[in-house]
Amino acid sequence: MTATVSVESSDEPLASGVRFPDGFVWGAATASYQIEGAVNEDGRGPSIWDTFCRTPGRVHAGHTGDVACDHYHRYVEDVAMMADLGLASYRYSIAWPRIQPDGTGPVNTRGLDFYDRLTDELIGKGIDPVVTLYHWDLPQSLEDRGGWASRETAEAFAEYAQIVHARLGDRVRTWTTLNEPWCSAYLGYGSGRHAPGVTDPASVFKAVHHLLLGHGLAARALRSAGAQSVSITLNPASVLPLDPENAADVEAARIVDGLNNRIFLDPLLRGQYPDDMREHMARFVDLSFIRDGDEAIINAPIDVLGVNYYTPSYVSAKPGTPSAPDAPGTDGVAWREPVGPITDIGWQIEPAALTRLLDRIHRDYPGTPMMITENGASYGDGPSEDGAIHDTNRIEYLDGHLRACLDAISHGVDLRGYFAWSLMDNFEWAEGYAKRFGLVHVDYTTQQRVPKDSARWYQEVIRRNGLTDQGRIGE
Ligand code: IFM
Repeated sequence: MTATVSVESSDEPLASGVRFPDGFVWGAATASYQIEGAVNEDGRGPSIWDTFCRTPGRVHAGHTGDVACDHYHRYVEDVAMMADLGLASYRYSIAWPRIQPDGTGPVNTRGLDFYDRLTDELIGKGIDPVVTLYHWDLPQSLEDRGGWASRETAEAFAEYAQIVHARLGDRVRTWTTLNEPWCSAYLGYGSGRHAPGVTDPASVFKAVHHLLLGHGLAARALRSAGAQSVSITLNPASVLPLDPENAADVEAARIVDGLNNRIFLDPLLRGQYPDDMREHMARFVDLSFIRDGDEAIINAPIDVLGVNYYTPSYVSAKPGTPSAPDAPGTDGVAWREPVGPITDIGWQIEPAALTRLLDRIHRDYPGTPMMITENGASYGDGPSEDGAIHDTNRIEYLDGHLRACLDAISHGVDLRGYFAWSLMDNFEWAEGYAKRFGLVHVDYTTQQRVPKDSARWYQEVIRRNGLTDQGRIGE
């Protein structure tokens, strides 16, 4: 907390177009494996990411989450930093291997103790805790028994959810079951780009179903235990045909939209898989793993849908193109290379695509309150000579996407809040520490945290509950 930055902070009234609704929730997000470190402490068991990181060639430069941001030991300092930034809410995830080191069976109370302390620290600083139960760190022993391709994992997840709720439910109001099940299923079991590194299309669709079933079972258990607000976070794709007038491109977009969006949204919010996606899955696997009654369980009522958005997808028909490994059955479909401005992870920047996405969910799944549970940009800026981190590119990204949120709100979308990804630089999965999404810079040698200019800008956005054209850094 050494750098300072001048941010315009007049109290002039904001035009309603740049002001967010009263009660709009402002926060930042992280995930357990990405920040905690302490992988061998207090009885934590191994996760699939511990294993994956130790498999040569899987993660950039052999990086691991062993230490990460050392948040396990520095959470008091980190919560103080959140309070300084004015966060009203903090979205963090619970590491299942800390709670049940074998995935099922005995509970490790020292693991629960950590989240107990963290939650108390947040509440003591006036920050509302928003818990995600699963952000990709599956206990390795569950993977050894089939992972998300097995129904047992869905059942185990509901048990784990109850255990965590029994300890934190008196203080945590908002419970998110899963983060981005698309990534768990398609990257974990399709392309193998993420842990557990499996490449098997049949397992992808079994994983999709068991993740959704796990969500439904956990949602039901949380609700009957008295959880106030239950949610799931998806990363729906903002997918468009490259040429909307071209029927083959439109057909390509239907398949990709089905695999990324409708295969999750339809059972969650309408109670059944879309017919075209049932047919699609059946090309790869016998669907008998979808049992009678499962879709009704998945359709458990949710209070809010978490939406993570970073970049759009444009697809076209291109005969001869092999299927993408993370999208089984997409032979003949081509993804357009990013055009225009991109972030340093290579993702195209298009705020209007966020508005389109929110409008679409609002239109096709009416009555669904939404929350942006992640949005942000990877830029590698480090300290300048003055010690500060002048990440104006990130400010522009965030500003543009917050304006996109306001546009959606003006179209009638029930958008309740926004969580920046991420509070601080952290372990970016297969990219290791090479990509930095943080509002706060982390020096991984010293573990020093320094708020970037974007953190100070965001602080001012929160204070104002809005944006201002004059509110840019240094003006
Ligand atoms: O870092 C991830 C996060 O864990 C899930 N959503 C996307 C982020 C950026 O890749």
